Amino acid sequence: MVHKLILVRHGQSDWNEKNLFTGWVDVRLSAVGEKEAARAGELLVENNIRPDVVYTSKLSRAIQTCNIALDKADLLYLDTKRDWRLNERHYGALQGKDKAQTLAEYGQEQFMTWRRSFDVPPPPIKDDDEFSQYNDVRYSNISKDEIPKTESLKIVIDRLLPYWHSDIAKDLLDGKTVIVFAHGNSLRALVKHLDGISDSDIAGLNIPTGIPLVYELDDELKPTKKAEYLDPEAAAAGAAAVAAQGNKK
Ligand code: DG2
Repeated sequence: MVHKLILVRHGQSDWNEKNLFTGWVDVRLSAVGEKEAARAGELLVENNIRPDVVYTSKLSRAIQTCNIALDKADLLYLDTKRDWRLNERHYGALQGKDKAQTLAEYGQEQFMTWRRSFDVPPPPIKDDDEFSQYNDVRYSNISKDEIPKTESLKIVIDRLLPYWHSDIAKDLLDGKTVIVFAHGNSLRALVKHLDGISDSDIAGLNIPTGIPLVYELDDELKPTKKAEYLDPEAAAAGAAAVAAQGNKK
């Protein structure tokens, strides 16, 4: 049996547009991001993709993208599960900082180590920082120890994979088509797992905003072929733009 999984990074956020490190800061979609989300819904319809169950992170930009896309596809009724383990990587003390200024201040090597290394987290954020989530009520159902102060991609994989196995994989193996609305780095973590990408090669993988990526998986949840973006040209351009972030003024 083939199991279908669709991954969607949220549309462009206000802070993607302003070129700021975001992580767990709860920013909204930009006007461009809202259009991307609507296009994602149209792409689902055009490709006859009807998910049975929906997953989102706890962050508004992913939830807004989900709502706009499902509205376009007339699928607002679908059962939806939201979980912090799909949240973006916590960007630590970089949250709220300008990417171009950070690049200029620390240089390309340090900047890319923070953005794309596998296991080097940025400096931790202080609990009383205006961009800390330590006292955010939306995480009152998880223990304070679990609320990150910073995360590497490796740490994201460690917190995401248990949820993948307990919930998402289970739904897929039950024969459901699953759609996940999440983030650049939480989806890089999932793609690394699904495609078996090495710790070093994952540095080169960038996920564009708002374009559904479709996986067909076998009974061991291994891809039966290369996953495909529903708009490959826009996806290539979008991924290149993400890779170049920081170089923007
Ligand atoms: C971006 C990813 O996350 O940034 O946290 O700044 O997907 O929630 O917009 P998203 C952020 P990069 O790792 O690509 O710099």
